[in-house]
This record gives sequence, C-alpha cells and structure tokens, in this order.
Amino acid sequence: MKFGVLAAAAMVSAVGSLASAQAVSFASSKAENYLQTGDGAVTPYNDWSCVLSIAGDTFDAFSDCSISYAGPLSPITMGIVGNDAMFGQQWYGYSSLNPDLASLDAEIPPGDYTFDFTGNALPGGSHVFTLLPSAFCVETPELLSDTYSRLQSYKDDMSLDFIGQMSGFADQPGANSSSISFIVYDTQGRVFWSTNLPPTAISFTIPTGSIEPGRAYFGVMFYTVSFFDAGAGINGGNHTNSFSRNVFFYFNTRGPCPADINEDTLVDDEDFVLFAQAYNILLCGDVAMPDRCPADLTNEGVVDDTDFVQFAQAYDQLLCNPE
Ligand SMILES: [Ca+2]
Ligand SMILES: [Ca+2]
Repeated sequence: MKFGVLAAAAMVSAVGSLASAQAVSFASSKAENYLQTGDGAVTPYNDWSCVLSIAGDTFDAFSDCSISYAGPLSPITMGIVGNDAMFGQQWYGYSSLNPDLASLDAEIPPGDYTFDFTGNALPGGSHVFTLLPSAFCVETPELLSDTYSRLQSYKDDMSLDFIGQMSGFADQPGANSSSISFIVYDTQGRVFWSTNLPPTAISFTIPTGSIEPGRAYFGVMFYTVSFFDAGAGINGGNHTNSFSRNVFFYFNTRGPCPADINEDTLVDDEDFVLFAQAYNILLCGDVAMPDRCPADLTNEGVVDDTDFVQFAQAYDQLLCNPE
C-alpha cells in the first residue's frame, strides 16, 4: 500500500522558508520509501522517485511552469500542489517511480534544470537550478528495539508520553541542513504530530494527548540529507537539494471490536449498512468518508475486500466480546 507516498515525499521538499516579498524558491527531492511491519522488519518499496519544485510566496504567483534539462523526461510538465495567501503557490514536477537509484539517476541526472514560468501575481521568467549528485545517507530509517510493537499497543495506556528509539544517520559531506523529520497522520491524511530532529537523534517523544483514541494512523520518518543555498533563488528565495530515505509504519488506537462501526457492542446489520457505504466510497481520504474512516479495519487508508473479510468474520460472531 502506497498511501500518500509521493505526497509525503514531496512534503520534505516543500521550501519552508520564503524570505522576502516576491521570493521564488527552487528545490529537488529524491526519495526512496520503506515499510516497517515489525520490530527489526523494514522492507523497501523499490520505488525511487524525484520531485522538482518551484515556490512563489504569493497567491496565484504563476499561470504556468515547466522544466527543461538534458534527460529523457524533458520538458517536465508541472502542476499546482498548493496555493494560498499564507504559503503562496507551489508547483511540482514528478519523475517516474523507478526500481532502483541507478534508474532514477539516469532519468533525473545531476546537472542544470531550467525552470520556465509564466507570470501572474509574480513576474514570469527563467531560472537555472543545479541538481547535485545523489547523496543519500547510508542508513535505512528504522524504529529500533521494541518501538514498533510498543506503538501498536500504545492504545492500551495513552496517559503517558510515547518515547521511541530510532537508528539515526551520519550526514553526507557538504550537506548543511539535514534532519530527521517525523510526521504522524491519520489515514485520512491529517497531521496529528510532527517533529524535526538532528540526523544523530536516536529517540523521539510523542507527548500524551497528541494521538487520539479511536483512529488509525500512519507515521513517516524521513532521513533527509539536505543541501541548502540561501538566496540562490529569486528575490531572496532559496535552492534546496534533498535526498531522503523514508520509512512508513501503521498503528491504530481503536478498541477491541473495530467491526462494531456504530459502537453498540454488536456487529450486525446496522454496521453492515455503514460498512457498505464506506466500501462504495473506498478511499479514507475521500471527503465523503465518515470521520475516522471506521470501516477501514485493516488500517491502511482504503475500505476494500480485505476489510470485508474481517468484517464478515466479526458479523458471523455478532457479539463483540463473546465470553
Ligand atoms: Ca454495531
Ligand atoms: Ca482497509
């Protein structure tokens, strides 16, 4: 399941610091994703990707953008991924999903990328951004020791902070703004907790109250090697090259009888009606899906046949906790 993988990877490249009025920043973010499914169990998705971005600090900054470079995807068509008064307008262009780093680097090689943008609220223009050679950290991101399994059972006592351990990473030569960023979303895509730590951090704390009962979550931990060049953009905007290994993991704080969707201690026809409605909507992130996406019994962001198998078993038993 690749819920939000590209979007989450792209978030790392979202240029956080737009310096002055009419600043335009440029960034690249190459990424590989992993899935952690147990203590000591981390597997790669094998889908190396790259996001190239331009950010103007003004609503409706540009009316069109594209990127040309010496490579097979040139020119890259870009699309708007954000546009508001507070954060301005962001355009992203995407690579393919590649099976390995060599394939990604062949498709999106280091070198000069010319961004051409048509003016709207900001002036149009052309700007060269230099993509650096890939410089990922060596380490695979991982929740260490029993952190993964303790996260699965955190719902049993959420009165205390959750303190976990991770592996951390050694920075790459020349990188100047690398970090471990950590975000916990629910499966409908809302952020419940996030933090930013130095690469060498080996523990994190989720304060009690950050995570709500009765929800399914996924966490993403980004090991990002980042090269930041302040002022290299336009009007005080920046250049950022980042290379990120990201690990995803799922957990939930639901009760012992998740198939009891209306929480009346029975799994019966009323729950079946609610399940069927959610099954037709499919995606937890759909605006039509009820809050908490309770019919997603497998906690990965979609209501599909695998959820139905679990629902049907509980429906046959009827009582939530037969003793
Ligand atoms: Ca029920
Ligand atoms: Ca599901």
